[in-house]
Amino acid sequence: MTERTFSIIKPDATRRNLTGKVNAVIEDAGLRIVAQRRIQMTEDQAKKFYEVHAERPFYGELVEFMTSAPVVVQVLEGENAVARYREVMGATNPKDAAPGTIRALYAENVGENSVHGSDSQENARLEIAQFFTDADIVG
Ligand code: RTP
Ligand code: MG
Repeated sequence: MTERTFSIIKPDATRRNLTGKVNAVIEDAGLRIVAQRRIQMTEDQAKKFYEVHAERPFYGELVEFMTSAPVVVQVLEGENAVARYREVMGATNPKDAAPGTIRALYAENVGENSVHGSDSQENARLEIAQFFTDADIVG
């Protein structure tokens, strides 16, 4: 089934000028970038986005990291896009990420791990709505 997921190219990747290389992996995997914008996340945006992790010990560090440089927010479309993109990203910790995945190729460590991808269709809808309107998405 064709569906959409939400992606963020994180500050460690934009800082190293890796946006194009990450996008190449996404597109080679058959996912289509149907919306994309480079933004500087505010502290409020980052806190809201990662609210589910508010009680975790790494929350403060994560919010600081996500606001430390520009990010690229994206909507990806394709067959089973949510699960497919999680596969393409690789495990959260790059040490555990399968060869060829974005995190195996580019992530620096478990925190600075180059990309975010939604973990369910429901979260994909909520996350897309946090950053894009319907008019921004051109499928
Ligand atoms: P994401 O939400 O960014 O797509 O990553 P994920 O599902 O693979 O991992 P998740 O458990 O949701 O964690 C969210 C992000 O928090 C940072 N993190 N740091 N220092 C740590 O131990 C630690 N653990 C997680 C990472 O940036 C992770 O992607
Ligand atoms: Mg997650």
